[in-house]
Amino acid sequence: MLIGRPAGIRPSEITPETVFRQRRTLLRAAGLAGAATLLPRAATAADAIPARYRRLPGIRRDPSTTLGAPNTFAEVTGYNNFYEFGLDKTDPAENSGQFRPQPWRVAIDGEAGVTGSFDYADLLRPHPLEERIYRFRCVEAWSMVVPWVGFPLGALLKRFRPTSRAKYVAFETVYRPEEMPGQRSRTLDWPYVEGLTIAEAMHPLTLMTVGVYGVELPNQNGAPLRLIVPWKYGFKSIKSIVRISFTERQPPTTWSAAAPGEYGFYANVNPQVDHPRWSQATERRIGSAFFSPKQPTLPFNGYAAQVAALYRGLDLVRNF
Ligand SMILES: Nc1nc2c(c(=O)[nH]1)N[C@H]1C(S)=C(S)[C@@H](COP(=O)(O)O)O[C@H]1N2
Ligand SMILES: [Mo]
Repeated sequence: MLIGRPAGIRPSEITPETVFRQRRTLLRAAGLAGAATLLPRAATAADAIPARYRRLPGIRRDPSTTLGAPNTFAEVTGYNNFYEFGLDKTDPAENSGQFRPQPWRVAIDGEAGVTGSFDYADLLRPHPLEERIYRFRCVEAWSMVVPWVGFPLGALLKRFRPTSRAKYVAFETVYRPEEMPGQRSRTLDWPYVEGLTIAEAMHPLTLMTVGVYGVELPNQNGAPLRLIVPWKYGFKSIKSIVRISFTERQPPTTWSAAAPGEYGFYANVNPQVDHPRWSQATERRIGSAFFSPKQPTLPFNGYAAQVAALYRGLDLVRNF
């Protein structure tokens, strides 16, 4: 849908965000600006979701996490990082067709009272699904706004009764070179691993994610189970998780092992700490015209009010 361009605005300034704001103003003028009408792009994009993606039942929307108009389903599923399926942003959508996310089991081990191997359905069953619209920030200076579906990771972790020695939580991606062509080359040290402090893992913003746009996760987005840690760079949000371990020591993480000078364990979004090869001070919204102005990057990706307290007393320049 196209909205008429008001006089005085150059075409280069028309981004999806300004279109969204104009429409919201029009709706408000018409007395229609209820919660359901605040997402015109989501509604149109959702109509275009291919029928092969199963709808997830009983999702309730968490309005407190809404941050602007979401990117389209096509953008969220067509521009990805998932090196198990290749290095280019279009590779995951093109090369993940052979991947089988069901059946799926997750191993729970380490410093916890309850450990073992659990079926995906049993991990999900007691947790009501929430839709949360989060800004998702990649390290290469681009961002998206995505309606993820999941539940708080902390609610799941508590079921395994972590001991007082559990200071960190480690995550591991599945290793299936027969289904993941990228794993047949040693581009990274497979399997992909990630980690959080226990406080980060228990933070209510950290989402155990099972869907997007009301449907189960497409393979390229990390089916059937991935993390979303919205105040961190995208590489922390590990996909297709098969193991969760409670550990006493900081666990190794794939990108900081591959390039320790470039990627740290914390990876909190921070406009003041540049990546050695590019600035992190601004970012481009995927889907906005490449010539439209970049936006300033926000500390903690816009979630500072909720998460800055986790890092009180920590030097965030040294601990990048
Ligand atoms: N297992 C695994 N998880 C991963 C990655 C990966 O290559 N392998 N890429 C990360 C990076 S760098 C980003 S930006 C996000 C991208 O998530 P999206 O494709 O759903 O947007 O996934 C993260 N999780
Ligand atoms: Mo990324």
